[in-house]
Amino acid sequence: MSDTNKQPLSEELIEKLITPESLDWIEARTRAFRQSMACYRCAMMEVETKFRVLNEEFSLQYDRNPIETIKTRLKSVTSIQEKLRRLHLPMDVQSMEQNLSDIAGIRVICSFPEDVYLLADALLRQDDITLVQRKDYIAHPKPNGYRSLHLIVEVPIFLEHAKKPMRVEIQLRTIAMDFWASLEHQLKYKKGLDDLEELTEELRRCAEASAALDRRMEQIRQRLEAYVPEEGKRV
Ligand code: 0O2
Repeated sequence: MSDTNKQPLSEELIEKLITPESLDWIEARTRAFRQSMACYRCAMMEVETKFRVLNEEFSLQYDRNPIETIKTRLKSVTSIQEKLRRLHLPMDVQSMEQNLSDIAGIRVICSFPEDVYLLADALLRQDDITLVQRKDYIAHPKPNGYRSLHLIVEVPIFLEHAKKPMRVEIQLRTIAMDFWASLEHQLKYKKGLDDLEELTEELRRCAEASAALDRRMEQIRQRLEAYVPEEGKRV
């Protein structure tokens, strides 16, 4: 669309354009998209529930909750359009479902790195979950220091007359990794900073320090868990 078309429409023109027929047309054109987004929302809820169930089970088994927080998000229409445009892909629902894997996103935040893998493995063992892609940025951090375990999974959702496999992007990370990623995310919007290079390097060093802290805290937890008090010392 050219810039000249971006001028605001007059009240008079809007009244002429908004007719029952035009509203029906818009409704019909956007129905497939809204249906697809509803499916993504259901798939996201299903995966979120699976993690909540695992959290409950682990809390009974190990007497602690591996999950600190779960955050979910559906990609906005604008972000979907931007991504399809950036990738030179057709701007329709079929193209969106075939080519984008991060429309439904779940972030699972754990206290310890061990829990990240414990939860990921437990989820992937479930027989209705299909692994599409796994990227381990904890074992292989990005050059900037970013750490997380990324999974793209397919989960079926059951509709009235059909079963539809939907893709969900899962990011599993520790509290420290999440704290770091939130701060680093802010850098994306500060491209004009004079000391950008220095800050980037400082962030990379922080990522190393925080990964080392994660490991030390995990070792302390393992030692605490391994400790069995002698008979007389039990409280
Ligand atoms: P949002 O708003 O969080 O969704 P993709 O562009 O996703 O198709 P890519 O780069 O191969 O392809 O995906 P990858 O590496 O799995 O990373 C996707 C998401 O991980 C990002 O989504 C971020 O959420 C997060 N992420 C990856 N790298 C970094 C990083 O260096 N810093 C931070 N803070 N987050 C990162 P989006 O789409 O960027 O945004």
